[in-house]
Amino acid sequence: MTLQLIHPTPILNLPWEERPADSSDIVWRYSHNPVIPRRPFPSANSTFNSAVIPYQDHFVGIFRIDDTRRVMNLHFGSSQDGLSWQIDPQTIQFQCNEAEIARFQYRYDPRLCWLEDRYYITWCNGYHGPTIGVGYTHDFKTFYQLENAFLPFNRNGVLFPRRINGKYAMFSRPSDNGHTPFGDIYYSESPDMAHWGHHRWVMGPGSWCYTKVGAGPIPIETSEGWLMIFHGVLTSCNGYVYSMGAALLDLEQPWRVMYRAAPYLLSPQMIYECVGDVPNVVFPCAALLDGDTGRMAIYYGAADTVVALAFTRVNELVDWIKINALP
Ligand code: BMA
Repeated sequence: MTLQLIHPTPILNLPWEERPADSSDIVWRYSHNPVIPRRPFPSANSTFNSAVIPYQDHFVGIFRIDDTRRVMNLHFGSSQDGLSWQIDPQTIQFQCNEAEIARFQYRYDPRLCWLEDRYYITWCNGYHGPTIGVGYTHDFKTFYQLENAFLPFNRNGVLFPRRINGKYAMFSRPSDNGHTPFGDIYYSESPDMAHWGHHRWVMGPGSWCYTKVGAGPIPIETSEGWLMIFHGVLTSCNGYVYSMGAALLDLEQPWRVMYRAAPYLLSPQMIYECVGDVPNVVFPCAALLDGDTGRMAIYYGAADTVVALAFTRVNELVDWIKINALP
């Protein structure tokens, strides 16, 4: 197969390490993980489940930081190399015309998406329970908040990087008010980024994740379909285990799953993934792709405590999903 990327964008300074000689894993970890420590400044308790994107000649990110009061909020950060980050101790202040929507309860698990003319941010937003907050920025200096996409309870709102059939498109995962013991990925469309409908079921729990699934990074458009990396959860006798999986979705009807890999891509195995505030969590929120080489860098939260990095090659990953697909 000759994989084509639909909008290949070079990222010249993408963080990268080759697969270790003794590994045949489809996704391999950065040898100096974690890339972001739990406490980049004194009032931080933990930094995890965060979104990263290339910006001008460097990288920027929206970081989930739970502070030492255990308030969950979003912070801006920047980096020359995607590895060493400067994170603003001040929380992001969103400008919002609607006082009702601007009222802060909590914000967590951001995603970051370049779409048409601006960078959109989606996150899990506290509004009488978790729902999907939506905002945008042009310059990572001024941030604007829009209407919440959905009613509570919902999490893991992930935008597509282009309109589908003329509409904005988003994954989400309807949930409950707690540590939800269920969860399927749904697809929704909007003409204006405010009113969401045309809801379609995408996929539910499967082989290694029989409790729940949720979308992860912004999907990547390839000639073989949308590459979707997601998190999935199994319930062990000792609680939830969060791992990373992958699927290929139809380009114009992304609720149609064409291939879904039966094995996970990465599961919690390293000490920083297995030990932390919430043990056994690998939670991907961003995947950067160098359009010239096909190299991918996946940023994921580990154990709800730190941010880690893993690598793959997009053409190998797409082949692997097809070869290892569920029947
Ligand atoms: C989910 C979210 C994530 C978190 C995960 C594991 O419900 O809260 O932010 O990483 O649980 O605790």
